[in-house]
Amino acid sequence: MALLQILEFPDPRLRTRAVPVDQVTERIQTLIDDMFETMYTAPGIGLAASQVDVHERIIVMDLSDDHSAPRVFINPEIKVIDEDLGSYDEGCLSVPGFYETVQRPKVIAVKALDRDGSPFTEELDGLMAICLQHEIDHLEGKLFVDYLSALKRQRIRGKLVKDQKRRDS
Ligand code: QAP
Ligand code: CO
Repeated sequence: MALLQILEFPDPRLRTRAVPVDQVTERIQTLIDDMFETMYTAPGIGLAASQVDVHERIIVMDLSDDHSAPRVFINPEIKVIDEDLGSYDEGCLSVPGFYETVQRPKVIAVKALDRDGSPFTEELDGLMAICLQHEIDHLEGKLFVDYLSALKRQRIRGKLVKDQKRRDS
């Protein structure tokens, strides 16, 4: 297994729209395993392939405390079940150190492929629904900071660019 490098805002590669996976091959399964290792090491609860500079529609997630609930969503499609919005203080491995309130639909249905390429559909609510919508945004080149005011986004951008310069020097 391998640890992958996570791109950080405002890296322009995070704005790439990911393409569908046409076949779940060994290459895809190895990428999924590496994404889990990278997410668990961070540690985080969700990671989209876009964040590791692979622009294919793949998401990994695990909301458990002990790595006991790994979930894979390939080519996910969601439908909003209830327009009712909920608020949550979201974070992102690509925006380290920042948490801000974002509003999203509370209940969704997802259709996707699993790690074996088998299709499934499921209704999701709570943190699973929030996290999946956040990760699907990554596949579209969208970040949670895009929901904030331009002023807040610019402040976050400034601090992260400064941290990144300190690290490269
Ligand atoms: C996305 O985010 C998410 O700032 C997953 O310094 C998060 O795993 C969706 C993390 C919350 C919905 C709600 C963030 C780790 C992890 C940081 C993550 C950090 C270290 C974020
Ligand atoms: Co994120």
